[in-house]
Amino acid sequence: MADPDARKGNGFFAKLKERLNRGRSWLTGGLFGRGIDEASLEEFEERLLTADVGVEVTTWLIERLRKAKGGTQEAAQEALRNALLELLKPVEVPLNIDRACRPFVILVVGVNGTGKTTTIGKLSARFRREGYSVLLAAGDTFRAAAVEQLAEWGTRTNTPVVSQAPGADPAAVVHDALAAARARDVDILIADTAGRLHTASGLMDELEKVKRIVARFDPSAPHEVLLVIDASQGQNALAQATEFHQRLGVTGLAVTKLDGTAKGGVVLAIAKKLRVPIRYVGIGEGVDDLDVFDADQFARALVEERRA
Ligand SMILES: Nc1nc2c(ncn2[C@@H]2O[C@H](COP(=O)(O)OP(=O)(O)OP(=O)(O)O)[C@@H](O)[C@H]2O)c(=O)[nH]1
Ligand SMILES: [Mg+2]
Repeated sequence: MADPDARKGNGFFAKLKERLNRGRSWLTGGLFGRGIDEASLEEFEERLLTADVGVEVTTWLIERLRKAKGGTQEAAQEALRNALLELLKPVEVPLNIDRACRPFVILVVGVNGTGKTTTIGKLSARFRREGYSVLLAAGDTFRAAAVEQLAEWGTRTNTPVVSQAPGADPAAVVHDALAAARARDVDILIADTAGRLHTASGLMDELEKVKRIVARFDPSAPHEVLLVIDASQGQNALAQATEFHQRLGVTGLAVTKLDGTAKGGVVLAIAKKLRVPIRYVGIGEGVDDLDVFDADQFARALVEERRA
């Protein structure tokens, strides 16, 4: 294999790096060849701003690099990796499944098409691999196809799905699923919900209702409100996250479509502004294209490294 990271058996890291960059590092590739000077800082700033990193994080990163001005290319890469790590480490908080919570309830929310149902499928596969029993609740009763889509993931990952007819009350579906999960002593219940714009207040009310029903069943639940955001929506993804967080108290994020045009800039913006744990990153449509967010991996995937 050509890629040393793939050779090291670090398959996900190799894929992440390749899909974020599509070639050389978009962030530092071909940059700082003459060391850290004003011209390279300007080019660097341009790259950050066009990658949806946002003004605040861009300014902060430039300041950090300016402190190392006059340094070599390697010094620039090192300073940058350290700065990114400082930014990302606080949001690297993996989701811990507490086996005492029976079931451990994960409520999955987000704007239309961000990848909620796909992420649930990938998560089921992952949890099943780790030895947990899982039940899925088809809380998206808005589209008939949504129930089918979740059922397909259920079949693929050998996970049962609780659903009702399209148009049913999502809170009732989730309530049924909770009862079934408890009766079957299932470890993890993951509830899908219909996508909605963060500005659609009626739909946000509906989600709050689902959350209330869950809490009535078990006051400690939901144990995770997982917001799925699409990295390719850039700064708008940040606005969505802020709104969902205010309404529902988001406890974790899954950032999807990092294999798209996004380059992961929004991850940096989220880390600095929202400070909600990033639990998972999605880099494709396949069942293995999801992994736990790893700050060090992410920083190294963005910054060009000298190969030994
Ligand atoms: N490239 C890429 N595509 C993804 C990723 N995650 C999901 N998708 C695709 O995005 C599309 C929408 O995914 P869904 O899982 O249906 O999204 P959703 O949030 O459930 O959508 P609604 O239920 O309509 O709100 C599908 O075609 C997925 O295959 C990812 O990480 N990368
Ligand atoms: Mg869906």
